[in-house]
Amino acid sequence: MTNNLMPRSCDIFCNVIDNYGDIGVSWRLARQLANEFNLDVRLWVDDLGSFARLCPEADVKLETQRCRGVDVRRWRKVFPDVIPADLVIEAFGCALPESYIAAMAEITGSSGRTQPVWINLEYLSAEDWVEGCHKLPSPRPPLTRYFFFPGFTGKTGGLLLERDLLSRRDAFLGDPVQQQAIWQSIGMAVPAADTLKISLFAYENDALTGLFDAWVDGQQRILCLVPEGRILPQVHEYFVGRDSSRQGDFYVRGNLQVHVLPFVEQEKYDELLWACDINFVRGEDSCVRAQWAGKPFVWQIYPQHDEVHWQKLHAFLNLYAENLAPQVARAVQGLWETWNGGAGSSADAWREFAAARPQLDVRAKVWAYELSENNLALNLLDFFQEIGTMRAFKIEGQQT
Ligand code: TRH
Repeated sequence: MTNNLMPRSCDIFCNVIDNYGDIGVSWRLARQLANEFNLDVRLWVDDLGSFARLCPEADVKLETQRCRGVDVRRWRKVFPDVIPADLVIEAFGCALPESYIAAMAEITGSSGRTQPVWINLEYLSAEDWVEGCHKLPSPRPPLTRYFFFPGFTGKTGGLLLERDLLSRRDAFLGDPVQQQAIWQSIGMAVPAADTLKISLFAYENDALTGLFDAWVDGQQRILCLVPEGRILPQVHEYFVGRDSSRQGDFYVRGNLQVHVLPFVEQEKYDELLWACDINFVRGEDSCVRAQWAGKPFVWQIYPQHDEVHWQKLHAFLNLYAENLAPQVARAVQGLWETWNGGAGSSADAWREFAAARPQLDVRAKVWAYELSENNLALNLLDFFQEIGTMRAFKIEGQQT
């Protein structure tokens, strides 16, 4: 008999739409449930190529393999007969296989197991409506699917945060040996203390030229680390034919040095964020990781055709900039808006942002601390228990 207070197994389904956000979140959650809570986790993913970028030891040719404590399965259209797990997570409404839904529906108390708890894990948003939709049921008789919304307030599902992440971060920040190791691993000596270190993970972005111009002509030396990705052609273009030099993956012009990095595995990416003073991030998961880094960051939101991403950006800004002095709040808003295609000069916006750095450093640390109270994986498991208890009451009610 399955103990319905704590799941023993979990199936996570992930359909990779584009980029790395869907698989990034699914893989992170899978590892956490397996390694911190001892669940038997199967991760069903339809694009092993994208998965292997985050987990380089994965073999894209295998149908099934074990990676970091997780059973990773290729999700094919023709779905095999499997026994559904206790906890079933459909990442971002990716639509479970019909045969799997039927198998869930067949499980009843009389078969010795309670029906799985079916969760649709939603995209992250700071908008107000999220609180009202978090945990809402969506009946699909005889099953019920529940919406689970990550978020930034106590009435949402919180954010993915590994148990030891913040202590590992603090150990890293206090340990010159660990810091040296990350610089070495990317083929560099530890940068001079007066160099501002910036990581830049971004989509194509017209504001790049203005930003780089400001960095080239600025007072401070800047080292910018660019992981391989969609902005790379623009980075190359910026330097070509200008008064700049290139050595392998390094470009230098004025006070700006740019180093192009290979895409690193997911855990290593955290260290890169910790090692930098300011992080430019995009989408969803890297944005959350930048928040855990406790450093000022600049967010390029995933653009949507109907422009709803602006509402999401402002909803987050409202929360993040709350309690900041007005000119500091304006500095964050100014750079984030121009970086997302809004009006204004990214060079001017950068200078205001850089001037506000001391206050933003403090804000970033406090923000990470505040958010850490609301842990998504723990909330998910609490919710599993809630559903179990609710079902038990229902059955008891029917019997009396
Ligand atoms: O790749 P993304 O742009 O993903 C996007 C967004 O999540 C968006 O909300 C979603 O709708 C869309 O996909 C389909 O950005 P994101 O979310 O930051 O995911 C990147 C992942 O890649 C994240 O888990 C961090 C990881 N990463 C590495 O592992 N190594 C690296 O070197 C870098 C730069 C990132």
